[in-house]
Amino acid sequence: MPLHGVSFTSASEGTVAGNSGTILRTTDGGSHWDIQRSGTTAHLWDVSFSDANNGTAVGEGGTIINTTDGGTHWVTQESGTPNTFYDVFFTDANNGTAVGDLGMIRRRIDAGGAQLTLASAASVKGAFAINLPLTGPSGVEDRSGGSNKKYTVVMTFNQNIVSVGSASSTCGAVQSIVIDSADAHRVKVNLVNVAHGCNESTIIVTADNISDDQGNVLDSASVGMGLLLGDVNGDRVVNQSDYHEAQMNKGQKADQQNFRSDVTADSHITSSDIQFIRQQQGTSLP
Ligand SMILES: [Ca+2]
Ligand SMILES: [Ca+2]
Repeated sequence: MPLHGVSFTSASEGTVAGNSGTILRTTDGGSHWDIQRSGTTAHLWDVSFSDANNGTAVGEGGTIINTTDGGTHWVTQESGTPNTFYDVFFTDANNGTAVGDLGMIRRRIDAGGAQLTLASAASVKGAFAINLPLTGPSGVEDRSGGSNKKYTVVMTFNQNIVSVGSASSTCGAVQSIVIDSADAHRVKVNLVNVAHGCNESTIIVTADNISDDQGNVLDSASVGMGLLLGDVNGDRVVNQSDYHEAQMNKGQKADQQNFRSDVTADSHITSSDIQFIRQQQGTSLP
């Protein structure tokens, strides 16, 4: 099996890469080599470790794979090019250069694909989710929390989550924080007792100590949920426009288009919703 690249970070620890996704690792200066699972069958032309744990291999068809645990796990990165890379050199865990086809393209590449970040968030009731942007003005939740004043904030991360710590909320109480059994990218923070006093304010929900399946830990992730009951059109004030929009949807079952009009969150848009909105007229979010 032809081998093309080699990288040693000490006299004993080294890695070689070669054809058909082959990666071999030694921890005794080359007396013994263990085959690692690269996750690719592409020919690998070079490998570079910046320390004993962090390494990147590159090769055929724009292949870039990296590891943060000495090669126990290799993860495929999106390079955005079909061109083959022939050389790679990393100066630290996150910064490196790969050189490849088409007149020696130089690319600064980031091995930090394994970095854990919050990608998006939403306030979810049943099948209906209101997006909660992570930057700029907060999203606006206009639906009632019902008798227990419950809300669920779903945080979606870029990687699969394996454990969560605790969660907190600036208004109301956190009942639980759980990984979504249907999709491990998602963490649900269940809130209760989000009382009337929380209305007309942006509630900050924070989850702590989130760990992914790559060994990364995120100390905390936060998102703001603007709570303005009855703000059907989400423009941060409850007025006639909200009332009229709900009036137009009256008699319908809640669906992806009209669900914000169902402010009582009972799946139907009725006179109760319209009455509810009228009672909230004049309220606003800062
Ligand atoms: Ca409005
Ligand atoms: Ca309703």
